[in-house]
Amino acid sequence: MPAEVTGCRVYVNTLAEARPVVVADCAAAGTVDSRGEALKALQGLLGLLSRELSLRLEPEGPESYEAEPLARRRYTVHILRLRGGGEARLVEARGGVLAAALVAPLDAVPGAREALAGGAVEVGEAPRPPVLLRRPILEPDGEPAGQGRIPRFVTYAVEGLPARAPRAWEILVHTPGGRRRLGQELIEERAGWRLLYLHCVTGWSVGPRKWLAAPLGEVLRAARAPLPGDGWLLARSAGGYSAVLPLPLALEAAYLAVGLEEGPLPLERGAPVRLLAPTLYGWKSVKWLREIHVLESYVDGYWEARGYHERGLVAAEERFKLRNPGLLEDHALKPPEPR
Ligand SMILES: Nc1nc2c(c(=O)[nH]1)N[C@H]1C(S)=C(S)[C@@H](COP(=O)(O)O)O[C@H]1N2
Ligand SMILES: [Mo]
Repeated sequence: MPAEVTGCRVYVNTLAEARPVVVADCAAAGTVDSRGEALKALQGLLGLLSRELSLRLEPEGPESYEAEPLARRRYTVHILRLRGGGEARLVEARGGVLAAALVAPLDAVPGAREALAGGAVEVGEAPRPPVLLRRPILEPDGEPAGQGRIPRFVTYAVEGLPARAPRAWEILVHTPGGRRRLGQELIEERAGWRLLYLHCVTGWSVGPRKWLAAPLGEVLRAARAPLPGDGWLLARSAGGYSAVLPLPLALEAAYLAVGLEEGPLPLERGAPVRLLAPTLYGWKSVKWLREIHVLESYVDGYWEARGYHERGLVAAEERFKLRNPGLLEDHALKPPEPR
């Protein structure tokens, strides 16, 4: 079966980027045999969206092609740049289509806001990420599946490294029930030295390292932040990077880190304060944390809008959004034999 886009969840994301973006997160089925097939599937995505949304975006050539090795699997991300800004993507692993997405700045999509308000495209439920890959949680060397330990951190900063850490700071918390501010003292009083890991989705892990970290749930409760029983937490950095975490998991297993290895948190590790969610892949651990949004429904953060998983559990290898569980039965997607 050639790859086909079967349905999309379309929404305006006003939180994830500096400018609001239109995100279409689509289900795709089938296989792609070649680059040509992948581009046809992308054209299908655009066709479906332009019919429903009257998107007037035309693909800008030449189409780019990007391969990203993730652990021992090779994922290929096919990208079609759009005239007027934004891009359409198809994530493929050894022939199987995993996810299709379109991300475009709102102002590049004439009438998108009205069309969305008018229900032009069926807006689906917030995805409940299923656990799709069943592999041994730990490899023989004690690392989570698909991870290898390295001695030093790799520094990531898609928004660019800040010049310096502010001396005085606080974290702004927005919830449906009101706003709170998390002051430095509130966090530092609850911080203790803990041995924690960081697992980047690209395959490297660093740990255990001693972090001075306060449990996020404890801090939010101390600030009397009104917290629903379910939902999502979007964390945003001072420079606009963002990541989304399931709220219950964030309250139970995420930390606010202010120190590392007996010292203050270094600037490149996220000073003055970073999120640390050791059970989730590293992209959820937002550095230079500035804002927390408690949300009823799901929105993509920076990497989620680029195909990364909504939840990102390390133990279940939730690396990319996987929309086609059936494909995993396909032998092309069977996990590699243990070494
Ligand atoms: N603000 C911000 N936080 C971020 C990132 C980023 O680019 N910007 N990258 C994420 C990714 S992909 C990983 S793996 C970890 C890496 O943390 P490190 O730079 O301390 O090694 O930070 C996460 N937090
Ligand atoms: Mo990462």
